[in-house]
Amino acid sequence: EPRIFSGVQPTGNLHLGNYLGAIKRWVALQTSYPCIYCAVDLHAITMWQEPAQLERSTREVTAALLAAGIDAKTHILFNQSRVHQHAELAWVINCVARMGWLNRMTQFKDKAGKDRENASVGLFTYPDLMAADILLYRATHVPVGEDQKQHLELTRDVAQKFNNDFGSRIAELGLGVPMQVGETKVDGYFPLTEPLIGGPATRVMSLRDGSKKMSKSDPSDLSRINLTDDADQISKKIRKAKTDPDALPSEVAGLAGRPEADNLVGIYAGLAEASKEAVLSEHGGRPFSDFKPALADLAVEKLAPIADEMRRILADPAEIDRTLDAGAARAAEIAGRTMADVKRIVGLLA
Ligand code: AQP
Repeated sequence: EPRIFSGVQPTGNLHLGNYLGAIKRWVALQTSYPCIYCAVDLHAITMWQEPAQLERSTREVTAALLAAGIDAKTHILFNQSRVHQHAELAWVINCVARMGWLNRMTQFKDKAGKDRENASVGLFTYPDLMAADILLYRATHVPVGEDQKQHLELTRDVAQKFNNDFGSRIAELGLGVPMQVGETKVDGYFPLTEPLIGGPATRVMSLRDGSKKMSKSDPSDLSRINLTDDADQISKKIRKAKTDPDALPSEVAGLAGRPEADNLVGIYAGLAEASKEAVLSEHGGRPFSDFKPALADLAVEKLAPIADEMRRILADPAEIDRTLDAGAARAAEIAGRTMADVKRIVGLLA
């Protein structure tokens, strides 16, 4: 049975990359699937977080998700640390995943930088916790941006190794679900989760540098559009966005080798829910001095209502906490069942 899981770190203001790459699609998926969405605070602390700021950010991210259209009544929305099984399953997964697999993760290399000896162990095992998040709900599909693709592959590797290592035990306990692995049919416990990566804006780049992804931790605020930015800030950031001197091409092929132009066209397409082809057939040939104001108008039209709604929700933090608590209780029902199964499968007396 299809089930969606995805998470976002409460490490600061959400930005347009998070919105187009993930959250906008989370909202759309709600009409077709049962969805579980999570503010992943245990992932956040893999890097230093000021405690009071972490609390604020967790409420802010929750408010942003609710403002963007996540329906916490029909679906499940909570913060990760409230459901202790995430940490528990992550430990079991630490014992399934191999050092060599984690050594290949590019996000660790990017985030740890040169001083790898000083990175937290949590940052290294981050992908195992992410696999636990997903597998705890036996989620079949995970909508994420392009940057998370490698972690999703690791999640599949973990599921496959667990299913293989404990295959006979899973069958003995009658806990397996028939699944196709390549040519063979096996009874596995965990599904082989598929990433849902698609659309014109799966990798939104920095507005200041077309080779870097738009990121919460970029020191330059001009590099990103925050979901909390007002109309003036949005317009200013788009006006100042780096571009090359040429006009927009009329075909998508003409965006090759022009990362900044490609990024702005992708953002327009993501916001307008159109393809890049459609955007270029309307705007191709125009100079950036014409295209940027059109993009700014569109961004303000789409994002300003979210910012307004977010401010309204944030005025009542106790209500946000109640929403998270209710979501966590519902998540824990599923998580508790999975963890009980996993303990039996592995041989941990409960
Ligand atoms: N630039 C991006 N383009 C498209 N999708 C993106 N996502 C993040 N940046 C982009 C997607 O947003 C979801 C939540 O991301 P996250 O906050 O949990 O993790 P992150 O990828 O580490 O985000 P940041 O902004 O880069 O945070 P910092 O700076 O703290 O590392 C994910 O689905 C991600 O793909």
